[in-house]
Amino acid sequence: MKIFKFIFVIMLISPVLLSCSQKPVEGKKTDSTVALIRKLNQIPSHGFMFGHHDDTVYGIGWEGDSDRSDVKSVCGDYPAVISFDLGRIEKRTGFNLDKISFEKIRKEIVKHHDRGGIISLSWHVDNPVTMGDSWDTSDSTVVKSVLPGGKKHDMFICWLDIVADYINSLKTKNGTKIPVIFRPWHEHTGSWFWWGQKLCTDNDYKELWRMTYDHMNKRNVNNVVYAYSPGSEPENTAEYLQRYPGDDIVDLIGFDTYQFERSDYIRNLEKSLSIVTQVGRFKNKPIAITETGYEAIPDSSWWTETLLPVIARYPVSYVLVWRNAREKEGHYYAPYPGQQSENDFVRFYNNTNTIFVSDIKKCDL
Ligand code: BMA
Repeated sequence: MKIFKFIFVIMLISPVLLSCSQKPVEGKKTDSTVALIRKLNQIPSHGFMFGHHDDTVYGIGWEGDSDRSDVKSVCGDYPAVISFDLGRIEKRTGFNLDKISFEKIRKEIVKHHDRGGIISLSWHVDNPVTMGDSWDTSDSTVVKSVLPGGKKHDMFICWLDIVADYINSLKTKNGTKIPVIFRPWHEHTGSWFWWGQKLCTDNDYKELWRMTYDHMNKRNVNNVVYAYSPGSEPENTAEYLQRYPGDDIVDLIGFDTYQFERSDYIRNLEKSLSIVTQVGRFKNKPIAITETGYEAIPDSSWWTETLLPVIARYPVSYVLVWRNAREKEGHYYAPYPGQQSENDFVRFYNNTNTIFVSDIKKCDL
């Protein structure tokens, strides 16, 4: 009889014992963030989403016109994904490295979210040692110096606080946090950023990620889908995962690559897509081409003859092309009215595989 009583008591208190040993809730994502990850997983059974950096803030020959977008001017629809950059938010000047105000970015994020679109954020953070930009690789002790015990650690934690506050402040009109894809420390397999391959060790890079993630959690940033986006340097899954910071902190498996020469680009795309497809399947995480493009698109059928046929064969959630700079002549990656790949982009838009913002609503994704 006693033994039955004992089992009964254990059964009663076991949920309490279990919940005490569980991870603290601070790492938990909001429901809409979990839903966004689910959506990214489901997209490939419908096609892939198209994305464009800074799409609604400026374009070729314009800046700041309300609701304008070069992509929309060409095909009548907004991209499904729009990305923005947080670079220089850490300096509290109010403007990012491409001279867009963070207030403007916030407004555009809310608008795109209201359209049913998805937002991604990169962070071209300045060099915390030299105070130069992200591309300042003159000092190879920078990553080490921001890690715990390093001489720039405390300052860098303040920089992370600023990012955390901003991401936490991205809310809908009724106060719900907007989920965003965040891809810090991108293209680290190259050596052009201060966090790049030759500028730190594998462990330092992983620690940088872990510190970023932990600090975001500490500040209750629970509306982020974390994306890992190396460049196309890795030749195989082992190289791709060499600096991978951990399954518990990465939600999306991506890569960045650009076209300079067509056959090299196709080879790189195929190689990297095959790597991320394998890694994504193995880890059960969505995959994406987090940045790509052909500067000035000097090929009138690039969209349907180069990009589309390669992507269509892989379970990609989205492909995002870089910005249409209004201040740097010839630095654009999406067509605008009159650009030579305009008609081909409309064909790309009409292809059943491509998903733009209105398709997200139509497919109820
Ligand atoms: C680069 C270029 C730069 C820009 C940076 C961050 O690829 O477009 O001109 O400052 O991205 O957006």
